[in-house]
Amino acid sequence: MPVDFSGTWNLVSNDNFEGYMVALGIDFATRKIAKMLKPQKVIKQDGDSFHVHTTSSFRDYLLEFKVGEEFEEDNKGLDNRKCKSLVTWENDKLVCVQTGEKKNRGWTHWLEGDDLHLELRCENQVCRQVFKRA
Ligand code: YOG
Repeated sequence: MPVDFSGTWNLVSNDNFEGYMVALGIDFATRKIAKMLKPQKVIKQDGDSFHVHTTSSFRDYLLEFKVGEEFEEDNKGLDNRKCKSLVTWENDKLVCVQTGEKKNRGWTHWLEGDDLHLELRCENQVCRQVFKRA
């Protein structure tokens, strides 16, 4: 049985989100609001097909993809830079490479005990987020 990330997840920790946002070029005022947020992730997984909805009181972001199929990502409401994204399995980790203007951009999701982990990378910055089931 492959890993199943499906569920509703609440953010409980968010390490170096500030550094990640600075690397993405997010302006000061937006960062000030964004770092107060406690986003929720609603993940629907059907095998290799994913629907990841990150919601907050400020902005929402919906990502839909199939593992192994490259797609155009617009990052609308985030940094708004377009990139080409590819998500693959690395054992039980879901790894996304976001190729575009920003070097070393991507993220990794995995499950650890009852927690959902997300590492967000951009240039030399790594943000580590942990979510718990709602
Ligand atoms: O997750 O791509 O689960 O897409 C990253 C925010 C803050 C807006 C959130 C809104 C990067 C202002 C999505 C926060 C900072 C700051 C809630 C992370 C950019 C702008 C939407 C992400 C993947 C993997 C799925």
